[in-house]
Amino acid sequence: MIRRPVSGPLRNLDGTTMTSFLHSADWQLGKPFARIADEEQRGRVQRERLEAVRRIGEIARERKAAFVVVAGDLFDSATPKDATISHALAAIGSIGVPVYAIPGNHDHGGPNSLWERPFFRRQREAVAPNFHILLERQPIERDDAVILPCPLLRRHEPDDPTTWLRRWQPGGGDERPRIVIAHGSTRSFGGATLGNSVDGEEAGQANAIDLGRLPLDQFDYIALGDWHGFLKVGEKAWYSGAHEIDRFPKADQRPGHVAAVTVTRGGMPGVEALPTGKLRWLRHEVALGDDGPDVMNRILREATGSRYDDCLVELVLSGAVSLADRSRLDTLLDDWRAGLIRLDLDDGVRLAPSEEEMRALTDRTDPIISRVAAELVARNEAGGEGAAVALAALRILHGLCRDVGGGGVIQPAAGASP
Ligand SMILES: [Mn+2]
Repeated sequence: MIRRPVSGPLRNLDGTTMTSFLHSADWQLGKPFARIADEEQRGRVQRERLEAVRRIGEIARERKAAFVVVAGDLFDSATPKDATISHALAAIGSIGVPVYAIPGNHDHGGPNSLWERPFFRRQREAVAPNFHILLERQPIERDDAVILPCPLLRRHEPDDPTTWLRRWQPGGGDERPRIVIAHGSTRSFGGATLGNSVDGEEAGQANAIDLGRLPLDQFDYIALGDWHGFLKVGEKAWYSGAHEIDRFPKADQRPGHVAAVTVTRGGMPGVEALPTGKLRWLRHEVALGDDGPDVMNRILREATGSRYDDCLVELVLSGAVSLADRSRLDTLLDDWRAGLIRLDLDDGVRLAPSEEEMRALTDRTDPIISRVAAELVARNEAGGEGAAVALAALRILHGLCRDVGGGGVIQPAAGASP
């Protein structure tokens, strides 16, 4: 067990400094989540992003992190509401250790930016004196590290925000690890551009970081933001991803983590992804067949478990069901809609009434129903434009008859005038 000195940074046997810190990014606090229809659920998702900031604080204490770096896009907008700023600063204040952040494209710096608002400055001083927003491209000197910020001072920077580091000259004999913080897209060796394509921004070539042009031996860790999943993009460069997932993920993305990093000057960083996210955004494609909606129910039940109230589900349904199974499916979907934070339904299920269902309607003792049903069955079988309408009408008729049961006559609704 290594003993931490009473004060000052931890040193290796060779005299170099070993520093542990956390790297996060893309909190996008204040994101409206307009596609979540229910106001209460929308508030829940927004609050969970603040709770995830507090969970970063818990991890910082557990891991004895010296500080936290946040690589841009703390806010979803460059003009957040005062309440959003206030709540963000309360959560940042709870982290306890120093937090160093740069503005990203969503919350860029520059003249009259949110970071210069008197409200922000007042509130920072009052509740988050540990918070340092780095608006200049110049080193921050700590005992245990040199932090090299590459803030975005415009939404779309035409020049690589890390350019200044190509010329930066560190002092000789400095054994402190050097940590770069930057926000933008990077070009991977495969040629695909990572970053703001996923950020929902059509930024073109703006905010592009060329890792290949940095003198990499000069730096020990490059903390990146903009890509929402945890991802290594160079031997010393990582995207931490968003701390709390904010969209339905594509395959192999790992949002909802913070990067726990250990660095020494001239060494390779040790990087670990630790979970901070709580919400689950799930995507399922289900084909319905003879088993009806049960298969869908089973899949959703298994995927969400008892914490279905933490889940948002994108559900793609295909296949065909009978009239009875269609109404059972609708009931089940209503139940899921009530329990989930959000159900996004792509309903491609075809209606395929069974022979028995058709006959049960055309053979009703009520002559009006049986005649209407026979006409609808005929129109459905005739195909063409009328078929879909006839099928929809059969579905309604089936629902009505199911409600009255037997072969009886449909009664006027209670309270209807005679
Ligand atoms: Mn961004």
